Amino acid sequence: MRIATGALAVGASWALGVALAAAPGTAVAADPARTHEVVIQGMLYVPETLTVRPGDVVVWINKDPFPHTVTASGAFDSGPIAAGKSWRFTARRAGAHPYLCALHSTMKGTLRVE
Ligand SMILES: [Cu+2]
Repeated sequence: MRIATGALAVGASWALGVALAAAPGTAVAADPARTHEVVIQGMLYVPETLTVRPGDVVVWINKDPFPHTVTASGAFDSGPIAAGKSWRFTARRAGAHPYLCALHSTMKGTLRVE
């Protein structure tokens, strides 16, 4: 029984080692920069919280019939996005960036870069 358990442990750590060694190459191949969409509709950002990787592009699309902004103090600011227009931003700085609409203070969202 001890021998079997020991063999299992060796097998498990070997598998873990293989998985860790393979991870960096796999991440590069399977994870190129992506483009994400946040729809602004009905005075809401959908999704409200979005998680992306550094280098990813986020596009906010305003589907309301009036302007909104995407404003994260010190991090990014779209300025007014007219009805039917969009604004794109390439995420660079890691962290959680809460943002709001400078025109409608009830509208809040968070962009997480990690
Ligand atoms: Cu707004």
